This record gives sequence, structure tokens and C-alpha cells, in this order.
Amino acid sequence: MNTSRRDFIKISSLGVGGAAVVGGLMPVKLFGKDTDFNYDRPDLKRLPTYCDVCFWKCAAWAYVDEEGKIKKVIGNDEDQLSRGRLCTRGTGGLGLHYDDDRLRTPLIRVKGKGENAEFREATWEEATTLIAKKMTEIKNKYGAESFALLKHGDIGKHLDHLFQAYGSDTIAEPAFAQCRGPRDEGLKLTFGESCGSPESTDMRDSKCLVFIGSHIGENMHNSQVQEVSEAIDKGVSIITVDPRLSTVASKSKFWLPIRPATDIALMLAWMNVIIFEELYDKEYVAKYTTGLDELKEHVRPFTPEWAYSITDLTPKMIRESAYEMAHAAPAVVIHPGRHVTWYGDDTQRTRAIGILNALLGTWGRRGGFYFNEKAKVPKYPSPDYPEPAWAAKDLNVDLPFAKEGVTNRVIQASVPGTTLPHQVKAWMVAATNLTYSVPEEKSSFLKALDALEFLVVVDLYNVEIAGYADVVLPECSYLERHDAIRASEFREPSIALRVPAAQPRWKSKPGWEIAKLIGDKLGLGDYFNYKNYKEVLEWQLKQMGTSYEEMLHLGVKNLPRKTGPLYLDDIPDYQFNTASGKIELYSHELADAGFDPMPVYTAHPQPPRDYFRLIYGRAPMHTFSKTVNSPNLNDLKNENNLWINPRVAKIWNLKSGQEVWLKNQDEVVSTFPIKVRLTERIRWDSVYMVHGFGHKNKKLTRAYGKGINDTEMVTNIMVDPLMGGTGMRGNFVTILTENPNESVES
Ligand SMILES: Nc1nc2c(c(=O)[nH]1)N[C@H]1C(S)=C(S)[C@@H](COP(=O)(O)OP(=O)(O)OC[C@H]3O[C@@H](n4cnc5c(=O)[nH]c(N)nc54)[C@H](O)[C@@H]3O)O[C@H]1N2
Ligand SMILES: Nc1nc2c(c(=O)[nH]1)N[C@H]1C(S)=C(S)[C@@H](COP(=O)(O)OP(=O)(O)OC[C@H]3O[C@@H](n4cnc5c(=O)[nH]c(N)nc54)[C@H](O)[C@@H]3O)O[C@H]1N2
Ligand code: SF4
Ligand SMILES: [Mo]
Repeated sequence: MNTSRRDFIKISSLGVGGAAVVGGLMPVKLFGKDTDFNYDRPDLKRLPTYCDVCFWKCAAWAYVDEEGKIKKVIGNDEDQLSRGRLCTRGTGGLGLHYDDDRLRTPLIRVKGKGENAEFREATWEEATTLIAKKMTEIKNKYGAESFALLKHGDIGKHLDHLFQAYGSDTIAEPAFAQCRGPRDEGLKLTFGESCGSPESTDMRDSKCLVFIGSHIGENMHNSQVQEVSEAIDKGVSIITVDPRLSTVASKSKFWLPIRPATDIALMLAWMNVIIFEELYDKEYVAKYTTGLDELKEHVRPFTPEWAYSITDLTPKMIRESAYEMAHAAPAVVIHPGRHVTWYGDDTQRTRAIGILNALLGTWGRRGGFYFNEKAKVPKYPSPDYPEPAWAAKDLNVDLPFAKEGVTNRVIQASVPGTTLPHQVKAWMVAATNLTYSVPEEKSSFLKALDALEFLVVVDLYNVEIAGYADVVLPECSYLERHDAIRASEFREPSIALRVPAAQPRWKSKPGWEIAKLIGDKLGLGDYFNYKNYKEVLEWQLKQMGTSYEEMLHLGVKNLPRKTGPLYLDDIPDYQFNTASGKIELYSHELADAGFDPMPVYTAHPQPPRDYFRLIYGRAPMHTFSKTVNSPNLNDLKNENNLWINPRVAKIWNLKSGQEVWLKNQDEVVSTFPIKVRLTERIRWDSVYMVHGFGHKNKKLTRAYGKGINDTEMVTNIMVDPLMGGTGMRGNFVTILTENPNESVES
């Protein structure tokens, strides 16, 4: 297929901004004349940072002029994660610094809750004194464990430290149960380890790439997009399984427009073809895996013909795509995805992906998956943490494979009279917009919010969740703060430094200082034995054989590997970290816990008449709900659209650009309308929108009322019984052409 890297990048932008993948070329005016930026200007200072617009954490340089104004952020050439280029969001990340809609001072709620809340401004002294007082009260009354931390992002590390010093390990983040949890647990069950973040996919050297849902190119995880581009240049063949012609599907040799929720059936059929046509890597399978005989018997009935009526994919297509990957093996990546909480059997779907990779011998092979490595950053000296009586993990009763805190369990434990073994009484919510990121389970979320004795929100913006907070604290943007050393796992270990490129705007403060202020007030000063975070960084960098000064010049430092080779072939007698020491095609661990030892296809409900499955994903220029209000990125896309197949539009008499409202299977109606986008690129049984829009808070002046928040429509949650992931794609919506909210209001 005649695709070039430039085409991929161009299309990856869906029209705008994609060129920024190749660094700083954003085709919009960032700040006046600076689009023709001259980095050698003598009046500019260059300061190291790593991007915080998403969790890839690309190392970058911030350019600051003599007046202290940040003019530009660009990728650090030495960084494996950015390779000198930031994605559109990273380039536009300056908007998080310059957005005047940001929180400016600490706030204390005086009246009302939620959308009607009223706040007054407070000093840091007053706000942190109140927080420390409440934390002490709650600890005395119920134990520190009943104060939960729900967090995401870089501030998480600082607050983890605060909470553990205080005595609470009731900590959870949406990145587990709403995102990568099923993948990580599914891969661990199979290979004894996960693929990590950044994922250890050796895509630059792959001959075949298989994307199951994973929509690289819209999902803009930087080095992955660049490696896929590189592989395309080298003639990789791509297989994409997606009910929607995603960006990467449009660059694929095979686009398999699967009926949503049937992926496991396809994978079983692929296994059937690969095993019975003897296309698997016999030597690898014999040497490194266990359970082939059981797997062979298990998949015997699951022929492509069997899968046809389930998946809507022809046997020919299933066979040919299986041949394609088998012929390229082992230089194949069947990508395990990242946001995988779809249908509640997601850990098992990831197991199926793992097993396919194992059959093709890709794990630990060039062009497949390499063994990654992370730098060890020494812990700054502080006393041991007290041992909490219980932790978030103890709320994961009946979830034997939930190895991290599960957000929904913390929420359920906060509802009065919870059936869970412990009751949560207060939350600190930091850098996560829970009303957007965690779907509600039978409205337990609102019940919990109502019952909490105390809620602190630490955010950049006055986001929806802040309306329920007793105290709101403004963190400054990543461009205004020191942070922990970045030690991302990759082909080589590396460290990267973030220093402030500007002063915190208004009265906002960095996360480390917020943690320290509260810690000091709680009498935990020994845990925060430094004046500022620079001291911590200086100490840590010195231990690592470098220095703060050196890192100011380098920004990022790649270190030699210590854990051995990248690939299996160079390691004699490799033992996997599973009970058997091998890759477990058949999992005794699962069988012993009463679960299917090999993935099984279960039929999930399909949309009833006049309803469509709601599916969602990413736009290349936004990160979730957090960049929608950011000036530059909002310029690129300020609302989401509803993708609808033209055949459906004809029957429903819908026009392109028309505003519609949605109603879901539980009669939940969208707050705002969304504009129709007619496109053949989506199946007729599904509608699609980008996550993160439809903000309800009027203080977000650019984002308010623009489009629909998909989470609002996600009221049916399919919980993964292995690890508590909240499957969000079992929701069906019908389309309303008249404003359903008008009559209620008038
Ligand atoms: N620009 C940008 N990039 C991001 C992010 C961002 O916010 N913005 N967020 C980052 C984060 S944290 C994550 S976790 C990742 C998420 O990105 P991915 O892991 O790539 O997310 P998915 O949920 O797999 O991708 C959504 C795709 O799944 C398809 N899909 C829907 N239902 C089905 C189905 O039943 N079967 C199949 N096969 N496909 C289906 C949709 O059509 C859509 O194309 O993106 C990361 N990258
Ligand atoms: N319906 C639905 N739900 C989803 C998803 C989906 O696609 N659809 N995606 C899921 C996935 S993959 C993930 S990873 C999660 C992500 O879930 P979240 O991490 O909750 O994502 P956001 O909604 O972007 O919330 C980030 C919050 O951090 C704030 N923020 C931004 N910068 C800073 C800062 O420097 N400091 C502080 N303190 N705050 C800051 C933002 O204002 C925002 O409130 O959501 C999950 N939930
Ligand atoms: S992928 Fe983009 S948004 Fe994410 S850290 Fe890198 S440059 Fe920033
Ligand atoms: Mo995620």
C-alpha cells in the first residue's frame, strides 16, 4: 500500500495541527509572530521541563525571553520519548500557563454545592490550616485511612508522600480502573509483567502492526506515533480492528470494521487459524510457553466461519489478516492498547492479545516487544511511613487481580452504609476531573459526594468536581514548577528534569509545596525536611552521579542499561515472572481463582431498535477534558461532533452540522446538544464522539456548553470481575432533534 509517513502525519491531524508532530510547526498563530520562531535569539533563555499535557512526559525545552515570558516549548532532541518533537498538545501546552480562566487563589465554599456552589477567596494560610485541622479530626474520629486520595498527574507523587506520612494508603487513580488496569493485569497473568508506560512496543522495527481499537494518530502518544510513521516509511503492513475508520485504519492494509463488543470472538478465530494451520512460532512456543495443548482444544470450534456471524467480518478477511501477521512474525506488535475498559471482560481480552503475541513469538523479540528499563531515583531521606490499618486495595474484595486502588471502590466505600469492609469519610481529589473520568455507578458518586465530611480539590481550573469541594487549591501549571525527576521506562533508562520556566501565576502553587504546607501543619515536618524542592532534586541528582546544574544544561540524560539485553534471543534460559516461569497460555492462576483459564467469548447486548452504541476516543489536539479550555488548543477544536453513518442519517433525516441531543438506555438526556458529522467512516450501529467536551462550568469560558460529555451518557457500567475495571462501551443512545431540556426549564 502506498502510504507515506507524511500522509500518516497529515491525516493523523484530521485536518489540523498534525504537522506539529514534526515539531513546532503548528499551523496556527501561537503568540503572534512567534510561529516563525528563531531559537537562537540571544535574548532567550532555555529551561528544561517535561510536558505535562499528557502522561507520556516528553522532555522539552521552554524558551523564555528577558521579560520572563515563556515564548515556546519544544521537544528535547536527546529524549527517546519526544525525539525532539512535541505533539500538537505539547506545543499548545503553553495555553495551560497563559489561560486566564485558571484558578487564582485558594477558595472556601460558603454556600450551595455542585453547579450552584458559592466560594470565597482564602489565603493559603487559612486554607491549609483548615485542611490540616480536618485531616486531624478525621484521623482522630475514624482513622487516617478513611481520608482517601484520588489523584492523577505529577502532583500525585507529592500527595502520595503526604498521605502515606499521614497514615493513609487509601489512594486510587482513574488510570487503573478506567484505563490501563485490565491490560496490565491481563499481561501480568500471561507474561508475568506488563508492557509498562510508555508501552514496550518495538514498533519502529515491526513488519506488521495490529491495532485493536488503539487509535494511534488520534491517540497522540508521541514516540509511538513517530515509530508508527517510521515503520510506515519502511513498508510495515497494518491491520486495524475498529468499528470506525480511525486515522490508523485509513493507513492500514486491512481495516476490520468489527461489530463492537465482539473482539474476543475475532481473536479466538485468529488463534484457531494460527494454531491449526501451524503458523505459530513452534520453537518459541515450545521453549517459552505452557498450555498449548489446552489452548488448541479450547479454540478448535472457533473457526473464522464461527466468528463471521458474531463479528461481521468475513472468514476470508479473518484468515488473510491472520496470515499477514504470521508471515511477518516475530516482528509483529499486536498492540495491547491502553484505554481498555470497554466491556467488562477486558482483562480476558488482553489475555487473548497476549496469547496471540505469544503464539507469534513477539514478546521479547525485535520488532515485537522489547524489555524496557527504568532509572532508579533514590528516595530523599525521610522517616518510614506509619503502617495503615487498611488500604484502598482492601476495598477490592472479590477482585482478586486488582493490584492497585480502584476508584469506584473508593467511591462506593464513601456511600453511607457501604457493604464494603471500610468506610471512607473524606477525599482529596487532585488533577483528576472525576465527574468526567469516572462513570457513575447507580449514582453512588453523587451519594458519596453528598455524604463526604470533607472534600479538597487541587486543580488548575475551576472544574466541575470543584463545585463539591469544601476547599479548592490552585496548583500552578507544569511550566511554573519543579517536580519529581522523570524516570520513564524505555529502551534505555533515562532521567529528565523539570524546573520552573516562569513564576506561578496569581497565587497558585506547585504540588510539592502544597504537600509540604499541609504536611508541616499536620506536624509531619520530618517528612518534608527541605525548604524547597530544588534541594531534593539536587540531593537525588548528586546520588545519581550528575547534578542539578548539569541537568539544567542537558534536560534529559539517557543512562546505560543495567538489566541486560533488550531481546530474549540474547538471554540464555530466560524465566518469565509467572508461577511456571513460562508464558501462560493456560492460566492456572485464573483457574484456581475460579475464572476461565483461557479467554472465552461472551455475547454482550447489542443496541435495541432506534438506539446506537456510544463509542468514544481521542482527538489529536486535546487531552481528555483538561485542554478543552486552553486557548491555543481550543482554537483548533472547540467542540466535539457526533459521527453518524449517512445511511442512518437518511432514515433519521439528519443533516450534517445539525444540532441533536442524546438520550441513553436509562433515559439520561444530554445537557447540551452536539453537531452531527455524517461520515462513512463509522458503522451504522454505532455513533462516536471525542471524550472531554460538554463542560458545565461557566467559568471555563471557552469550553462551557460546547458539545456533549460522553461520561454523562455512560450509566451502564460493565465491571471486570477480575480487577474492577469499569467497562464504558455498553451504553446505547437515541437521537433527539428537539431540545429535551427546554420544556423542563420553562
Ligand atoms: N490526543 C490524545 N492522545 C491521547 C490521550 C488524549 O487524551 N488525547 N489520552 C491518552 C490515554 S490516557 C490513553 S489511555 C490513550 C487511549 O487511547 P487508546 O488506547 O488508543 O484508546 P481506545 O479506547 O483503544 O481507542 C478508541 C478507539 O476504539 C474504537 N472502538 C470502540 N469500540 C470498539 C470495539 O468494540 N472494538 C474495537 N476493536 N474498537 C472499538 C473507537 O472507534 C476508537 O477508534 O490515549 C492516550 N493518548
Ligand atoms: N467517558 C469516558 N471516561 C473516561 C475516558 C474516556 O475516554 N471516556 N478516558 C479514561 C482514561 S483513559 C483516563 S486515563 C482517565 C483520565 O482522567 P483524568 O485524569 O481525570 O482526566 P481529565 O478529565 O483530563 O482531568 C485532569 C484534571 O487535571 C486538571 N489539571 C490539568 N493540569 C493540572 C495541573 O498542572 N495540576 C493540577 N493539580 N491539575 C491539573 C484538569 O483541569 C482536570 O481537572 O479518564 C478515563 N475516563
Ligand atoms: S505526547 Fe504530546 S501531550 Fe503528551 S507529553 Fe508528549 S508532547 Fe506532551
Ligand atoms: Mo488513559
